[in-house]
Amino acid sequence: MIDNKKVLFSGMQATGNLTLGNYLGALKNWVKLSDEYECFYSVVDMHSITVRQDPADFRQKAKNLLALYIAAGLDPQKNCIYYQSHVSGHAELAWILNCFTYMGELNRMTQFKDKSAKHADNINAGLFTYPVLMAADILLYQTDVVPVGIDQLQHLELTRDIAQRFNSIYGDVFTIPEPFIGKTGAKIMSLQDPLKKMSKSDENPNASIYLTDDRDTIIRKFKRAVTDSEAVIKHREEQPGVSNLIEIYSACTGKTFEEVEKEFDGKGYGDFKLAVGETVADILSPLQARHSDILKDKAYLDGIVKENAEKAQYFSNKTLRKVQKKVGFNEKIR
Ligand code: ATP
Ligand code: LTN
Repeated sequence: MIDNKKVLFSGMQATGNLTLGNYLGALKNWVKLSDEYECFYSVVDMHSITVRQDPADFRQKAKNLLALYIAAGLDPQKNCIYYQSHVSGHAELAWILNCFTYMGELNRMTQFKDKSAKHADNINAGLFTYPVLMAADILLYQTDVVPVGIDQLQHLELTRDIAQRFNSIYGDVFTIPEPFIGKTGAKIMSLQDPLKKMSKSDENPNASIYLTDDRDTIIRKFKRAVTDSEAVIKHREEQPGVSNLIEIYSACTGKTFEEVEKEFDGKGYGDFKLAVGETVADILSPLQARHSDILKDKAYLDGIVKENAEKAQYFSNKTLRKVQKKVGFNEKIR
C-alpha cells in the first residue's frame, strides 16, 4: 500500500512497432486502472537487450514508448512512468532472486522456448533469466496487481512462487501479486489470419494496425481484413474474422457485442469494415498528435523522466534494503 492505495505495476518492451492489440489489450486498460491504484508503468528496456538491439534505434524506440504512455492518457504526475534501466534496484533484486529460482522452473517457460527457437544464434543467459528480472520488477514495489496479457500469466505465476518461497524462509517480505486481465480487447487477432494474435513482430504489415498508421492506411487495412462468406455480422466461433472486428469496434466504442450486431443488422461487410476503420482512425489520430507534441517538448519529457526515476528509486529502495538485510548482507555505512 502507498498512501492507502493498492500498488499496480506493469511494463512494456520498446521493441517493434506497437499495434492496436497493444493499445486495446494493455495501454487502454492501464489508463482505466490508474485512478484506483498507485501505479508504476515502466519501459522495460533492460528486458529488451536479451535480443540484440541497434543502440540508436533502441534509444529512440524507448523514448517513443515512454511518450506513448503519456499520450495514451497516463498522467505522469500521478503515475510513475520511467525507464527500468534508471532504477538500480531492478538489477540488484533480480540477482538475489536468481539465487531463489530453480533452473527447472526457468526451463519450463514457454516464452523462453519460443524466443530461443527464434533467436537460435543468441540463446544468452539473460533470455533464460528474463522471468526473474520480471519478478524483481513486480516485487520491488510490493505490487498488488499486474495487468498483463494472457501470454504473461506463466511469468506471473513464477513471480508468485519465488515470492512465496522467499517469504517462507524470511517472513513476510513480499506482497504476493495478482494478475489482472482486461475484459475487452484481451486478445485482438491478426487482420490477415484471425486465428493468430495481432503481433508487432508479424512479417505481414497488413496483419496489424500500427499505432503510427495514418487514416488512409488504417481504413485500407480494415477493408482488406480477412472475413468469410456468411455475410452476417455476428460474434460467434464460426466467424473468427468478423468476430475480431466486432471485438475491436466494441473495445473502441464501449458498445456490447449485441449492440454492435444490432447496429449493423442487414448491412454488408463493406459498410461494417469502413465503420470499424473510421472508428479506429478517430481514436488513433488524436493519440498520434499528442504523441508528436510530447516528443517535441524535450524539457517536459526530461523532467518527467528524472522525477519519476527518483520516485521509483525511493520506493524500490525500501524493499531492496529489507531484502538485503533478510539475506544477511552487512549494512552500508551511510
Ligand atoms: P511480440 O509479438 O513481438 O511478442 P507483442 O505484440 O505480443 O510482441 P508484448 O510486448 O509482448 O507485445 O506485449 C505488450 C502488452 O500488450 C502485453 O500486456 C500484451 O499482453 C499486450 N498485447 C500484445 N498483443 C496483444 C493483442 N493482440 N491483443 C491484446 N493484447 C495484446
Ligand atoms: N514480459 C512482459 C514485459 C514485462 C512486464 C514486467 C509486464 C517486463 N516486466 C512486469 C508486467 C510486469 C512482456 O513481454 N509483455
